[in-house]
Amino acid sequence: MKIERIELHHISQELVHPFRTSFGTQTERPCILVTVYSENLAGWGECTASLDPGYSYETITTAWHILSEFLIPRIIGQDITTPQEVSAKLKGVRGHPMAKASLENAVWDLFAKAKGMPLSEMLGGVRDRVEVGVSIGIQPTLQGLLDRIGQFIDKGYRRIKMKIEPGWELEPISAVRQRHPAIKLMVDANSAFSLEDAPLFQQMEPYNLLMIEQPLHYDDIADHAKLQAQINTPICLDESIHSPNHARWAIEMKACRIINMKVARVGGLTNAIAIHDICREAGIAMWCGGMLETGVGRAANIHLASMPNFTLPGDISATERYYAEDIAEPAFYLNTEDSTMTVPTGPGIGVEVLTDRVKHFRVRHSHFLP
Ligand code: OSB
Ligand code: MG
Repeated sequence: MKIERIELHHISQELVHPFRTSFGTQTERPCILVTVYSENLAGWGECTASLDPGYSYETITTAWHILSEFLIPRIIGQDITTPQEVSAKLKGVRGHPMAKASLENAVWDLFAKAKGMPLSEMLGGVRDRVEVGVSIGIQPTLQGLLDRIGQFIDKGYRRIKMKIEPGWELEPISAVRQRHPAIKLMVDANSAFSLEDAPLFQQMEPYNLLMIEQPLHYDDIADHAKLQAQINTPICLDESIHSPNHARWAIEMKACRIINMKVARVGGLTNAIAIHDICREAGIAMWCGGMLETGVGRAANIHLASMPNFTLPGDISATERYYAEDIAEPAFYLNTEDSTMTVPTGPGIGVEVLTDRVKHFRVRHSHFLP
């Protein structure tokens, strides 16, 4: 398919609830939507970089720059025969996985639409519903945390992830576990601790956590291996895994037993598939992470999570948990009977982007021609 034109839309939507992690609080969620056009079809991808370099060094501004000046020029006007070719063409640019993923994923959507098949089918998905949970930010009070978790459990979520940071760990974990003895519970530190905190993680063992996500430095693999050797609770890596090589290194070094797959963090679906296959081969469990995506990114995540090795519930929640009115339809709902979400069955990502809403939320727009 010849890539005839590309559009970038920087949009910004308010979150229905502020989201606080160990690296900061998000009240609005900007993103860049990428549209790739060919043969009267439009493929959509989402760049999940934030306003500030908190989770990742990439920001909306760096992603816009890298997409406009370096990535789009490598693709525009090109005749492409597989979406994987995009990944190969972008290899010459180092880093910037979120920028790359948005462009590559738009091309995946385009190709799936051209074939008239759902993205999940192109990826070799094996389920029509994927298990999901909810990620709960750090709350101002313990009671506030218990109330908030209670609300989501009442809505039907059967896996709860709580964000932790130094000073907000054992006490809230113990309180939540006491209130909900049987719920699948896990914690995510977003790199807020160091290896010296190993005794703290040992004290978490009695709470029967599903896993501890990214306890140590965002670039680290070696110290995570040392920590994993000292605790029975599985470590899950998020921030540290950027490529198939990182996954292989982490597995070889026994730095984790679980991997959180975020397609944006690994530079697109081609790398996501490679990491999926590495983990499957090695017997390492995985699940689909989230970055508070709009309906475009959320849809792609659900398709990805239908692949065979996504055996743990993902951070994919209902649209209403993030946005009052999203830019794509239909909205995503939780299947309350089994805490799952249904994989869309239409062509491509299977949601319709509402261009009027995109325009409404848009703060910057750019158009690229060969
Ligand atoms: O670490 O998993 C994370 C959101 C933004 C940045 C990092 C993370 C998260 C989440 C939210 O945990 C997951 C979601 O999209 O619901
Ligand atoms: Mg995380």
